[in-house]
Amino acid sequence: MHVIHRKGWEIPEREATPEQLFLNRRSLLKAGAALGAGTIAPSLSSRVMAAEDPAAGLYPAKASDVFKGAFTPEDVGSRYNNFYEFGMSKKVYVTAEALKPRPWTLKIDGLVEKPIEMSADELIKRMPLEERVYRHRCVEAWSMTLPWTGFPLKKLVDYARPLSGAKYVRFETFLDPKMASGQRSFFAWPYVEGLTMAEATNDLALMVTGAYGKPLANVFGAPIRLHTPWKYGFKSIKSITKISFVAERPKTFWEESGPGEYGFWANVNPQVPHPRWSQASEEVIGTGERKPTQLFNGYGEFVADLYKGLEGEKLYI
Ligand SMILES: Nc1nc2c(c(=O)[nH]1)N[C@H]1C(S)=C(S)[C@@H](COP(=O)(O)O)O[C@H]1N2
Ligand SMILES: [Mo]
Repeated sequence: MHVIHRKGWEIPEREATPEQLFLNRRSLLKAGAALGAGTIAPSLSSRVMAAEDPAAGLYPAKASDVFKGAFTPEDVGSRYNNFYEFGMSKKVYVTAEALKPRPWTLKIDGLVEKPIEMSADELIKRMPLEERVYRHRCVEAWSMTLPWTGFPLKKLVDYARPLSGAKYVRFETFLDPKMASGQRSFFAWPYVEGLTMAEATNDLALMVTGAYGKPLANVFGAPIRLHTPWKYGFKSIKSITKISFVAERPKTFWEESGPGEYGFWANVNPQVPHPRWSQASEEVIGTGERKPTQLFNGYGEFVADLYKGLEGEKLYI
């Protein structure tokens, strides 16, 4: 099944509706939310958000021929999330409304020909967007399947023109404890992740700018996040503000916050348990099903070669 393309997304609401009516609907929506009209308000409010988003016209993007299939329904996939900047509950979609994804400046620096600073919208406009359905396996032994829109990280690496000394890519999320209440907690903020250059230039590594055929909702890590579907979900860093090309392996948020439990590589492997639980199977969110976990989350044909000669490393923690 492909993403259901609702033609409505192609016409910004602001253009289709007289300005006054648009504004009235917005205040109605706010009032509706306050009254607890929860069932209709979310879809309406995401349409209004899409209208305010200058990149909205780019969605839905062309569907991938390779990465397609059934996916977790939107009301399930966007209501069970990890985004510690907004708290440790799975219901962060409520608190993540505090995120302001526009304006958003993205920095590309480190070992590059010339550092770049640009708006996320500018970058998104320059990149070839595509829809890909990817499985997502959290280290907490649950999974879902998400219809992302994005572009291969490799395209960004090419655009950044890294120097030959660059061996790793380091990603950093915003730091704003005023906006993100979770950042007032004891963790090693900001959230940092990293990949080797070989991983970053593998076709599977996706820079995600949308989900479910429209721009990313806050809870998914708007306006731009990473998804590496062969690795545990925590590698897929959300709401990125800085991408640095570096010579040394970056120290990640989870290596700092939970040493001994989470490593740099974090490739999915059912045979290597987490220190506190088995990784042999996973709960499929929204279905009540438990299924066996696959090596590299089932993406071995695309990525297994990346790890030849690295057998001495802790590749699966
Ligand atoms: N900045 C940031 N990125 C993050 C996280 C986070 O807390 N903060 N959580 C990670 C974890 S543990 C998972 S499972 C996925 C969840 O992504 P999803 O909510 O889009 O399914 O985001 C990852 N990226
Ligand atoms: Mo996770």
